[in-house]
Amino acid sequence: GTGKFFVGGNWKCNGTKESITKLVSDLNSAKLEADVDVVVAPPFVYIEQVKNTLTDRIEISAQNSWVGKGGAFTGEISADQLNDIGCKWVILGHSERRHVIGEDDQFIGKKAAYALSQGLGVMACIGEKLEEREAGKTFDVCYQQLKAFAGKFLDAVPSWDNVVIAYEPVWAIGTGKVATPVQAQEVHVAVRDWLRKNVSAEVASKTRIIYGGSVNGGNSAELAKQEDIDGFLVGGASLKGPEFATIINSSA
Ligand code: G2H
Repeated sequence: GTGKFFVGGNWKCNGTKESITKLVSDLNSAKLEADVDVVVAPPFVYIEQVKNTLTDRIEISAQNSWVGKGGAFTGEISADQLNDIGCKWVILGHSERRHVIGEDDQFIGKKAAYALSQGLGVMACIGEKLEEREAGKTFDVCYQQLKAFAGKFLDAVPSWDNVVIAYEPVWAIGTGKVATPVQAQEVHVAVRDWLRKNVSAEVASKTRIIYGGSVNGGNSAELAKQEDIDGFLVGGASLKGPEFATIINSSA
């Protein structure tokens, strides 16, 4: 890839005030390579704490946002509110939201378009389930999910500069079963080809495509060597400051 390496830490529904204080302090004292964009996504209720204590070398993301402007939507958080508190990114289309909570392509695409229209960066997640991979449908599933994102981006106020695509095969998420560098690279190339054919050569060459699914301090360096892996979205291993720092530095 050609973009700057990008590493996101997705804390999911984990942490307490106390554990987050420790994690932030470990991140603040970690030595991070300069040439990497780093973003962490705490649960909504801890964003303020993290923002007030974390080095501004690391940007903050939300893990979700509402599909449009705020109002009578109990339990939701709008992109406008994320902007208001200085949160720069949002993760959308994560497999846990697709497959555990039941969000569909249409809804996710709309969320992404709205978040982008409000100036947030979007980590747009795609990825196939095990049975889809075994049925030879990996590329089709990813293309379908990309189409739902891109379609909305194109008719909204699209700026691909604020988009990072996260390829996260569902069978590799939280399972300890990481994709091999070859498996990941193959899909990343397919995603880039799709962008070239369906958006533009420029977008294809500059959009960061990051890998997620059981990335850890022991496997990140091999993955990072692949030409089309431009970074990572890290779950479990991002809850440990020193290990997350190792992953951030793995492209050096
Ligand atoms: C995939 C990933 C982070 P983990 O969900 O988005 O989680 O690294 O724990 O597999």
